[in-house]
Amino acid sequence: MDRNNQLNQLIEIGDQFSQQGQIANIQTFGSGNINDTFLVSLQAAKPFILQRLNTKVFREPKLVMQNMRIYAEHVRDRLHKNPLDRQWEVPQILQTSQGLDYFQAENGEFWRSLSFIEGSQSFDKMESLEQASEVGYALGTFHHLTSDLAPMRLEDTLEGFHVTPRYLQQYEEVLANCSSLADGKRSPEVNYCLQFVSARQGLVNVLEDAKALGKLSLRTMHGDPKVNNILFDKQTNLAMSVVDLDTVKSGLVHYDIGDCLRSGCNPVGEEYEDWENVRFETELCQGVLQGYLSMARSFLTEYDYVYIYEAIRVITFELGLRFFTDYLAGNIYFHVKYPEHNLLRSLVQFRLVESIESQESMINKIINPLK
Ligand code: ADP
Ligand code: GN1
Ligand code: MG
Repeated sequence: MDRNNQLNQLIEIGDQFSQQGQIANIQTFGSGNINDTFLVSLQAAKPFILQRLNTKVFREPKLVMQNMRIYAEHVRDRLHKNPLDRQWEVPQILQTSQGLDYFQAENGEFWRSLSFIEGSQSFDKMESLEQASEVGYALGTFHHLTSDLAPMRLEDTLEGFHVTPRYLQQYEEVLANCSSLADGKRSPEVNYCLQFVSARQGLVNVLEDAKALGKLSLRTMHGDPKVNNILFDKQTNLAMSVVDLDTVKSGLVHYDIGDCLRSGCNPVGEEYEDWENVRFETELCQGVLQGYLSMARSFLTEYDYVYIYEAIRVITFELGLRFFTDYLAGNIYFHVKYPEHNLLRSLVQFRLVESIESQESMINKIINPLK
């Protein structure tokens, strides 16, 4: 399909949500790995976000929208009763002219629109120490605002998401059916990944075991609080919103804490080609945790602190495993730009795990005084 045709189709879809005026332009936006995101500019009104939900990942997209509405209304009410001492924005779901939270095209595509958080920007990797505590503050604010949103009110929109042993199981299934792994054909990078996973299999149960023993309990989690899902005020550089709400559901806050730290403490980012030089920066870790605890201290238990180190390590391992599995499976889950893209991403995460492990005592020295 040529560009003009594509644009016309996008305009037709955007028109379903653009009750405020004529569309002036639509362009791709952000660098998410799952959905397709566009920024729609209008002739005489504010722009908005248009997204094609990835229905291979989210098989019940209406439930995703149901969760998003419950979340947005809960946080709106909470902020109304107890405002924060800074500007905090929640993306609003825009409705179609039929009054629906989504538009289903004839070809089955599932589309939704959100208000664009004006004056904001996002970053693919952590840029500074000041930003680190803002990233932590953003996750702490998310947990603070949802600490009284009963997780059972939310549907499970992505079964097994962050249940690490299940990713290991999937990996083993993919490996068993992967014909391209015949000995002679394996690259050194693939061998490194295979050995890396095999040496760390015992690690995958740590959070799920703590949950089963009642040491950690289920709460409302974000599920995906990496750096580029946090929006910053362009003028003040303060965090002002957390987006990408598709995985807001019942889970362990440790998945969030671990994910935010694995993303926030790797200043070269997830797509770094010189993967052997990836490092987990403990200074950034201290910044993120300080910012997080400034909002989260009141609802964390003694055990919650005990599992922070393991959470960082296991979530980083889990993401490496997810990327590597997807590479072996033929790149069916994450968006890729070239066939080895997921392999490179897994190498970056595995190298980050090694860096985390080599600094365990330093990381615990940061966590312990913060209790
Ligand atoms: P994906 O699931 O593919 O990651 P996201 O929902 O995270 O999709 O959107 C992709 C990017 O678009 C985000 O990382 C963020 O930078 C930007 N974005 C998403 N929603 C908004 C919004 N409401 N306002 C401003 N920027 C947004
Ligand atoms: C995906 O959609 P995005 O790019 O914000 C993924 C996360 C991963 C992340 C790694 C629903 O997040 O779990 O940590 O890529 N989201 C989903 O970049 O799988
Ligand atoms: Mg995203």
